[in-house]
Amino acid sequence: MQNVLKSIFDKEKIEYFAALPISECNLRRADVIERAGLDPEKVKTAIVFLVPYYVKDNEEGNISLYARSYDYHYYMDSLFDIIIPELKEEFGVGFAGFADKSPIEETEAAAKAGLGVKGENYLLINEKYGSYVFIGEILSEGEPELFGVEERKYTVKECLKCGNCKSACPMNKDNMPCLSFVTQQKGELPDEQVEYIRKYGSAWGCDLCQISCPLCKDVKETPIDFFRQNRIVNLDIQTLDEMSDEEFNKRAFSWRKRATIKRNLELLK
Ligand code: B12
Ligand code: SF4
Ligand code: SF4
Repeated sequence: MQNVLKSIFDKEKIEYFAALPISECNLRRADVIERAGLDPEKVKTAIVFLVPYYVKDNEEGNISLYARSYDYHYYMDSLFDIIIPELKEEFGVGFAGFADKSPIEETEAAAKAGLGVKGENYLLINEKYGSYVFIGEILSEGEPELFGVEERKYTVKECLKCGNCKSACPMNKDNMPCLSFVTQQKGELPDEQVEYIRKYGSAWGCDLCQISCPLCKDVKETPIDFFRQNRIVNLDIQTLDEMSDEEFNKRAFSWRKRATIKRNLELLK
């Protein structure tokens, strides 16, 4: 049955996936499963998969690498719209897809599923794409065996424990919250966080613990067109002001509304 999954994921250029018993996942939000139309008691399996997003452009841009294309949540939603009906048709049991807003701890699940290792930067690091992968999972009422859980087939590159990510991390250097988190905060920021954003020049997100990681050097670019298109490396206020609501709403940085990303851009002037 692994072949069925493989042919479904192959069509979407997704190479890394594996089925994991739900009992091995850290299940945090049963209510999220319920809202997706599945009975949490009946869920047996998480089919965990990786979506690579790296495209080689200027790493110095003020928009974090994960947010340069349109928002990955859109990609995941449209992916689920395609593959979940196919899975239901093939296996005849219930499925529901999640990414980020997920009932399970995703990095841990992906590591247990054998798709990579969890690095000291807290991220899942894959042998081919480094940590530049989003994690998604499809929960199912089917037993893991139905999807070939025994067939773990990927090699992993172990975290070198070299400490580069920690040395590069502004959180460690300045004893502040994660910079990615700070750029997402709404409203007026305390003075020290204003300085923090200025110091590291980020309008949205942070990649320093990834760019510094030896396992993220020479990684492969994503084969998925969605992440190669509509890219913004450096955002400026004029471009933001001229952006239609329709365009803006497709961006990951729209999550906290225009005022938040605009405040960050003002701070970087
Ligand atoms: C909340 C959240 C955040 C928060 C907190 C991050 C965190 N590590 O807890 C913030 C906004 C800071 C964040 C930032 C980022 N995130 Co995020 N995030 C999540 C989310 C929704 C939940 C994570 C969580 O709550 N874990 C719970 C804790 C208990 O799990 P844990 O990692 O085992 O716990 C350790 C850490 O929390 C650490 N820790 C304790 N306090 C803090 C504080 C900070 C700031 C950090 C970084 C770590 C940390 O100590 C714990 C014990 O080891 C997941 C999706 C999901 N549903 O899992 C995405 C997820 C982890 N994020 C993702 C991404 C891409 C990012 C960024 C790279 C985005 C960016 N470029 O700016 C950064 C990377 C920061 C980092 N090095 O972790 C991806 C990671 C993919 C991968 N390859 O692993 C995920 C899986 C989303 C997805 N579906 O792809 N994220
Ligand atoms: S920088 Fe070094 S310690 Fe940090 S995640 Fe990468 S290999 Fe591991
Ligand atoms: S995203 Fe930035 S601030 Fe957050 S853990 Fe990584 S390097 Fe540190």
